[in-house]
Amino acid sequence: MVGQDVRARDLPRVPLDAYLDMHRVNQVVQRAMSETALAREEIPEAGLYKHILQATPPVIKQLRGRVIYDCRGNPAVEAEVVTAKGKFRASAPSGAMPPGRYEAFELRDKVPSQFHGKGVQRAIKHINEVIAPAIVGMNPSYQQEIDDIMTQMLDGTGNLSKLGANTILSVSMAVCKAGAVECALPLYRYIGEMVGNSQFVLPVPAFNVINGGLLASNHLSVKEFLILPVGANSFTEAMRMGTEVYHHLKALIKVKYGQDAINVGDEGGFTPPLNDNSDALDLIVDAIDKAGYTGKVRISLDIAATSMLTEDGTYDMDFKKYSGMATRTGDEMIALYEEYCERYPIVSIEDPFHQDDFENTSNFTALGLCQVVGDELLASRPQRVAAAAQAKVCNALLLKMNQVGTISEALQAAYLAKEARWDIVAGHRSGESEDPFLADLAVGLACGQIKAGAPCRSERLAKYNQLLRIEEDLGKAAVFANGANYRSMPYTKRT
Ligand code: 2PG
Ligand code: MG
Repeated sequence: MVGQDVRARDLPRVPLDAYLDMHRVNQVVQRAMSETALAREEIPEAGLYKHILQATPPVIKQLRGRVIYDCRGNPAVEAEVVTAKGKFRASAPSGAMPPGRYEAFELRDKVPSQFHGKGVQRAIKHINEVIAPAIVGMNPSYQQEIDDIMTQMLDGTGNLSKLGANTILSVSMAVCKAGAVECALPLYRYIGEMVGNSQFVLPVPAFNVINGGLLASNHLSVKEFLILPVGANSFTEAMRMGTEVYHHLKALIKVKYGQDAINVGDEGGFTPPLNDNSDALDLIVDAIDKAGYTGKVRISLDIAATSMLTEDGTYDMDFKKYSGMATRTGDEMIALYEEYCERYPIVSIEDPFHQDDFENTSNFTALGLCQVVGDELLASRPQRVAAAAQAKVCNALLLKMNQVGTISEALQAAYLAKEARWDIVAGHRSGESEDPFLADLAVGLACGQIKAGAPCRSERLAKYNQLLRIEEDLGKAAVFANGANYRSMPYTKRT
C-alpha cells in the first residue's frame, strides 16, 4: 500500500520523455559529464554530482525559523535557508544586559511566564510569515538586496525594532552561507569577494581570560582582561600559546584562591575574587611569564566604561566595591590608563570612556599609547563609524554583527573602518551559539584580530577551531597577522 502511494506521488504526470525534456535533464547531464572529464575529476561520480548540483537554479526554495538555545540556556533564533544545494543554518548571538544605546533592537517575547520573558516565538513567526514570503525565490547571492528588503521594506524602523535584529541577522547570515555555496566558495572567500578583498588573513586571537565588570561576581570593575599572542608565527601557534597561558593562569588562581575561583564566566574566562584591576593584570603577567611567552603575549582590556559613569559625568572605577568614593574625571582616567600602559604590556583598550564620550576618548587616542577600540561607542553602525573616524575618536572597530543587524551593514562598517586606516576586531557576544560564522568573517575581511572569548567552552572554540581549519585550507597562502601586522591589515583589492 505504502509503496504504491509513494510511486503514485513520485510519478511525473507527463510522459517520461516530455518530463526529461521539460527539465532539460539530458543537456544538464551531458554538460556535467564534459565538465567532469575536462576537469579530470579524481572521483568521476563525485565530480559529476558536483557539476550537476552547480547547474541547479540559484534560488531560495524555503526559509524557516526555529528556536534553539544559546550558551546561557536562553532561547535563540535559528534561520534555515533551503536551496537545491543544501540547507544553511545560522543563529544571531546575544549580548548581556543592558545593551548599548546604539545597538539594533533584539526582539524578545517579554512573556514573564515563559523563559523569564526571553522567548523568541515572535521572531520565529516573523521569519516564517513575513520574511519568507518576501525572499523565497530570490538568488541567495543577492545579499545586499535581501538585506535591504528586510531592513527597509519589511522593518523600516531604522533600529530593527519591528522584526528584531536577532530575527533579521539570523536570516542574513544563513543567506550569506547559501550564497557562498551558490558561488562554490568557502564562506571566508565569499565574504572576501563581497568586499573585494583577496588577502585572507588569519587574525590574532584576543582571549578573554579574566572576567570582571557588571556581571562578574568579583570586585573587578574592568569587564574583560584579554591576552593576545602577537608573537606567534601562525594561528595554530597562537592557539598553543593562548591555551598554555590560560592553563598557567588557572593553576596560579587555584593555588592563591582555591578551587572555587577557577569556575569560568559566560565567555570562558576566570572570575577570581580579586579586589583591584591591577591584581588581575599582575596574575596575567605572571601566567605569561610562567608559560615562557614574555614579550610574545600581550594584554588588552575592555573597560566597558559606560557602566562606570556617575550622575555628575565622572567615572567610578570602584563602583562594585563602594559607590561614589573614588570617582575620576576624564583626565584622571587617562592618567590611570597611562599608568596601566607603562606598568603592563597593554596593546589595546576598548571603550575607555562611555558610549557618548567622544571628547575623552579622542584625547586618549591622540596620546598614541595603544589601540583604542570602539564597541558600545560605535555599535558597529556605519554612521557612527563614519562620524568617529572623521573626528579621530578611536582607531579600531569592534565589529559585532548583531549590533547592526545585517551582513551588508556589517561589511559597510568594516569598509569605513578600513578606509579610515583603523584596525578591526571581529567580535563575538557573551551569549553565543556554536555557529562559527565569525571566524570566516574575520578572515574574509582581513580583520587582523578576533575576540571570541577564552580558549574554553565550545561556543567559543567553535570560532577558534574554524580558524584552524581555514589556516589548513589556505596552506602556504595563509597569512597570520603577527608582529606589528595584527593592526591595520589592509585589503588587497582585486584589480
Ligand atoms: C563586549 C561583548 C563581548 P557583550 O563587551 O565586547 O565580549 O560583551 O556581548 O555582553 O556585550
Ligand atoms: Mg565591549
